[in-house]
Amino acid sequence: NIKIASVLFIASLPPLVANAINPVVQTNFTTDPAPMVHNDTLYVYTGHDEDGADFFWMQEWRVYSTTDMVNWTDHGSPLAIEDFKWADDRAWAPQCIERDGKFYFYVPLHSRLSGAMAIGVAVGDSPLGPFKDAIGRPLVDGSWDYIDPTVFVDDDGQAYLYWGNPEIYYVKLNKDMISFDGDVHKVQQTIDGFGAPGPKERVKDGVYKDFYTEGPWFYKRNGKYYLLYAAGGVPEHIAYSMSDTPVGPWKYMGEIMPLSDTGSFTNHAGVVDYKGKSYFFYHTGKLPHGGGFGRSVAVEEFSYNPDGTFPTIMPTDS
Ligand code: FUB
Repeated sequence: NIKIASVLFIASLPPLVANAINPVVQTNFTTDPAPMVHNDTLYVYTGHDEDGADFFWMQEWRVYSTTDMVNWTDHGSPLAIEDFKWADDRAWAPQCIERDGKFYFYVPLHSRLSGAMAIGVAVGDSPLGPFKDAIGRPLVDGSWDYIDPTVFVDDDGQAYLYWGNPEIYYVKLNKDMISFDGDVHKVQQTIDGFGAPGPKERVKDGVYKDFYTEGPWFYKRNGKYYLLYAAGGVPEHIAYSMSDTPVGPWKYMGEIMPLSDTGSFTNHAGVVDYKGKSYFFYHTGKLPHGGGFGRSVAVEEFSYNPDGTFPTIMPTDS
């Protein structure tokens, strides 16, 4: 792996240069990184573990930005549970995307309406918000599977939203990005597509070591579609599948970030190209007093293999 220098600086503090530090953010617990490039700036949208938490009792999302992968600005929290009147808990893994000058911020939350999990969407005029609930109700609701949305707008203008644990679902979003026509599709998981025949056949210590668990990250590069995911149940590592179309069939490609001693039993990937380099974001439990419910975003620079596949990427502290 190529190591990068990355450290957090609060906007009002003078920038310091440090020798490369993961976690990227050292003043808050941050989780489930979702990078987005806009106007030469790299933004990272994150969840926020509470200090001393004994579960993912998360209340807000946060945003950080950089223009050099060294100095990071903390933009605070532009979106929180209370911005969704129909939700009451679990501000889990987000993703924000720009379309036609608007920024759409997809998030999982616990729904008061169904008593289960739901996906909401907020909209804003800038990457930093302010954001408001775009439709005043969930986009999809009513299943404990409904977490971890990932969104992508294809070259033909069709947008896709994938999400789920332990099933994977997708919808084709309408151009407004806040509605969809047609069904919620459940992705057929196969051993060739996701490393296991399906959620019911998941094997922990047997042959199905890379089975889909949660945290999908969906994008396209050089005409190929990628679906990264947290794999293998608890503890999680990161694996991926590829496809020639945005809706499969998927081909299981193996692991990217193997299990290692990160102090977090979850992991969650986000990938972006920025200023000619490729970056793999993930999270660990490595901040002091951190752990499985006190996670921290980290990043590794990497290069794709010539055929577009991923190299193995290991967590680093520097
Ligand atoms: O952060 C809460 C949950 O933990 C996310 O939704 C999962 O992806 C896992 O990281």
